[in-house]
Amino acid sequence: MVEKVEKRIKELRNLIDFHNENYYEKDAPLISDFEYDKLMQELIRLEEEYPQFKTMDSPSQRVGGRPLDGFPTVVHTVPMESLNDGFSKEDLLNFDATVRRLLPAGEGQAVEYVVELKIDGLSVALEYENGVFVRGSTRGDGTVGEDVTQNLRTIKTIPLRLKEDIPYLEVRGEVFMPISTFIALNEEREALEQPVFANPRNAAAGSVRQLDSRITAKRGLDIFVFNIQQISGREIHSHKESLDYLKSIGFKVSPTYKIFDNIYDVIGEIERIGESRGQLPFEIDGAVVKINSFTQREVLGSTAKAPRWALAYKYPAEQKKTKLLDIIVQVGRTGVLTPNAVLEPVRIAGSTVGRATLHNIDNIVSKDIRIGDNVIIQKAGDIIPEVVESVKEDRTGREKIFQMPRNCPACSSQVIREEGEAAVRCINPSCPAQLIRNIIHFASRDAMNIDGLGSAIAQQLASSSLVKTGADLYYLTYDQIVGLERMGDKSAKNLLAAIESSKTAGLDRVIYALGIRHVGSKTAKSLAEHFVDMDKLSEATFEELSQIPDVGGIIARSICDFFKNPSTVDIISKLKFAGVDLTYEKTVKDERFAGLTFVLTGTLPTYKRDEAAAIIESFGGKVSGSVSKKTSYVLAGEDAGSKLEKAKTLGIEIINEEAFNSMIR
Ligand code: 3BD
Repeated sequence: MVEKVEKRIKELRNLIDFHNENYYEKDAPLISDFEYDKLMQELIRLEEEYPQFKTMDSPSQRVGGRPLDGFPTVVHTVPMESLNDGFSKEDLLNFDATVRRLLPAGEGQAVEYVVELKIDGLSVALEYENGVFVRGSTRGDGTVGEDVTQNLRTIKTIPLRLKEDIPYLEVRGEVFMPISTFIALNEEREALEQPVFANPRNAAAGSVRQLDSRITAKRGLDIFVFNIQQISGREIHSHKESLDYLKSIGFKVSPTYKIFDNIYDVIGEIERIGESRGQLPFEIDGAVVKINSFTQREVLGSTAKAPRWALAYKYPAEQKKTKLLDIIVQVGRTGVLTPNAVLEPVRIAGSTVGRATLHNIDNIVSKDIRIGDNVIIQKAGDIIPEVVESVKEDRTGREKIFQMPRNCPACSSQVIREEGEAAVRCINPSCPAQLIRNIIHFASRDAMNIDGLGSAIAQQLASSSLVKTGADLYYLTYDQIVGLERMGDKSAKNLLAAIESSKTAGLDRVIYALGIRHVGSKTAKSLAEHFVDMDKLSEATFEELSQIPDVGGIIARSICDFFKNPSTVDIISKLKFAGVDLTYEKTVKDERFAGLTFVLTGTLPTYKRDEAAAIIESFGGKVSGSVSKKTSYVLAGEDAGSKLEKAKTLGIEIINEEAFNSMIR
């Protein structure tokens, strides 16, 4: 049972990594955001239920931000906590019940809630010494963020000097871009042919993380502060008191916050906010409910993740009605034909939407969506908009029923639909729509890593029919490629050299480069480690494949199908004949850190955080975000904060980079 869970967790991580690659690096998602979300939710749930399988490198860990390289890091001595989410009235009632259960009976049961808007921006910390703004930082992962002081100084609503010379104050707030500013910025960017921002939050985040603060200054950012992180020289007893105080010394605080003494009125307020959210000059992604009294907050405390005394209520995805003008069909890298809605553009959840996904033909048929229909579209945050339903009452009778094309829109060859699958696919291995992407993928950094083979060259190679599969790259001659557009003598020679040297990339990269459905670079590596040579892999049975730790049924089936395809056989023999290394050199694993857990804190003289973590993990060790009795070593650099203190109190061995270097030598 537990082994099954572990296996499913590994499979989910591989699937999510695979889909991330397609979405972010190739810009060619193979599944809908809904399906992606389902995978991620399942992974998060399993990792929560079985924390023994949690790892630092799980894709679930990416949900929070990470510090960039460009800014110095800041350790948040008071952690920038996260918020628990609620999505329904029931979640709010449960929150109230838990709060009342945990607070002492009797007088303690008088609970006051503050309800405020949840601004959709990015969370920052601002520090003041003797009333002077000295440092501003992003949240990062909550413990380590980036120092963006210069950029935050440019925000006019951040006071550089407070109206009171309080010895020390750290506040937390949300930086955001007003909607009108966001629209103007995007219009300007469009005119300059620069890429537009998807929503005000991305625009705000992009502006705060500018390395050139002169750019930040022009972006019209604003801020609301909502929490006192640390204060000395004054006692504050409640949230309302802190907001009033912050306001009095010059901050903009969360507007329209209100106090209630029961959860039903809280629910009423949240509903009111939900109804009027469209009228606000900035975007919100919910409302936050917080216990007012600091004494009660202390009793309730925090879990590892978030305080028990607050809840972020998230409104359901925003919906709008618009007209479905047309349905166009696109072919993805793996040949799946996806129907996309062409819409009369509407503004929804902070961006203008002219396209939405219809997922697949079953969805269109079962919802009876016709071209010319008025449709309800839905968008939540960053998620790709989707068509939810058609409005049957609005029909005029002139709407047209859509049919999936019988032929691929890119190559005209007949499409197929597999048993039990919603997807319609083009299986022509030399379909140009897939070919360009196949070549780009084949040559990409994590695959064969062929320098100089980007999308422009891939397109030319595909359209000149010099290359029909990745394997054909190894048969290109100087004369063939020197004639391509923008390909001089030197770049032709460089490209050939890059192709030549990719021959020794190794089996794991070749497997990944083949573009087998569901096989990302991690799975490719497991396969290479297990089979050691391509022939063994190509002969592997479904059962044999399923034995591999990270391979579940879906992946095993996909690999079997792939190697059954006659064109695969052809590709592999071409690769072999060209001299591409189809074997894997097993490195004897050095597991000297097996069973040890490291915590990193502060800035190390030479390693970046990620680098140190990668070294530890490569030796079989684990990296954790917080110090506990189970921590083996704390690797501390300059400006180490609370983690170092905690390690000292727990008596955990603290090492510096020098000591670490001698351990890894
Ligand atoms: C807002 C936590 C607490 C102080 C923890 C209760 C999660 C983003 O308007 N209060 C607000 C807003 C955000 C907040 C708190 N009050 N935490 C709050 C917040 N009015 N947006 N957030 N945050 C801020 C976060 N950010 C990035 C990644 C993960 N979590």
